[in-house]
Amino acid sequence: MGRQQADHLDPATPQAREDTARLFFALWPDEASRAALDGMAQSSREACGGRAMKAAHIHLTLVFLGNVAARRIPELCTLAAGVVAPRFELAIDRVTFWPHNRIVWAGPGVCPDELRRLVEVLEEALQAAGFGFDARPYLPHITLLRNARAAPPPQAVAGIGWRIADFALVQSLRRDNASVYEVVQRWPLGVCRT
Ligand code: 2AM
Repeated sequence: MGRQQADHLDPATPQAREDTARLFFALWPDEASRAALDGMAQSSREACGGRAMKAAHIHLTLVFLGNVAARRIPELCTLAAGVVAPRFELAIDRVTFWPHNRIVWAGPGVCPDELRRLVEVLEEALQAAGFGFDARPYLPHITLLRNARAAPPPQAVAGIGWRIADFALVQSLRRDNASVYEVVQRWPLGVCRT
């Protein structure tokens, strides 16, 4: 697994509540892709029940960091600014149900090499800088529904193409007893950094 524990604090401690941020790197859709992914969530809900993810929160996690010392956010931004990776097209053509947590999610039937490489580049940079992250084998998934009752029947949900032109650092916050995701910063892909 090779999991690093540096700067991971137990979120139950008062110090963690004051000084840490729950963070992840993600692909964060532009407006057109967001609308298309929300359309997938809505048509999945007709078939599967459950609660659709808020359109504004739809994303694809690249690397989940968990609780990080807030003072290290600038270091994370510098690290992300140094990532060199190409733009690519992501075919979201698979919708699947996880019975253990009742999530219906969408993803690529085949993970493109560019996506796998982007995750690897981020993980290598994070590891070199001593950040902890979830190092389970990468399975790209976009949560569409929570508390769903079943998988959608085949062909119930049309796939989409998502042009990936950037990636983001995102913070997960608790507000009014619900999770809220806020983009900290975005970085373009396909840029030559000299
Ligand atoms: P989920 O939608 O399946 O819950 C913010 O919580 C994002 O990080 C979500 O995409 C969430 O996936 C993902 N996430 C939460 N905990 C995680 C973990 N331990 N490892 C990987 N991803 C995680």
